[in-house]
Amino acid sequence: MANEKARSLELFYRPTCPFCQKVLRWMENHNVDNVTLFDITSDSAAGQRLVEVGGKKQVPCLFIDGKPMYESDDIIEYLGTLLDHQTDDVAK
Ligand SMILES: N[C@@H](CCC(=O)N[C@@H](CS)C(=O)NCC(=O)O)C(=O)O
Repeated sequence: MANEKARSLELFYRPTCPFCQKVLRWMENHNVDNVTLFDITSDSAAGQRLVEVGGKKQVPCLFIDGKPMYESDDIIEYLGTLLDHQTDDVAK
């Protein structure tokens, strides 16, 4: 919805992680371009933030307004609901 508040979406990933690749491929296929990406293999501060906030270094992890969501399937399902609602957050 146009009046829905924009969310902060941040994805923590490792390039070699197959679960991360699945999420990134899904995002690419659905033209999702409003998620800020953090490669924790090259960004140690991001890796530290992931552990501090999420409690573990597992990837992929999506921070939704700073709240961690683990599990690739849950992340894809969540991003899909944003597309379904055609919010301003996610590109069509
Ligand atoms: N069921 C999880 C599996 C995620 C997973 O196993 N990620 C691995 C990398 S491929 C990981 O981060 N393991 C913990 C670690 O490396 O510290 C999902 O689908 O997201």
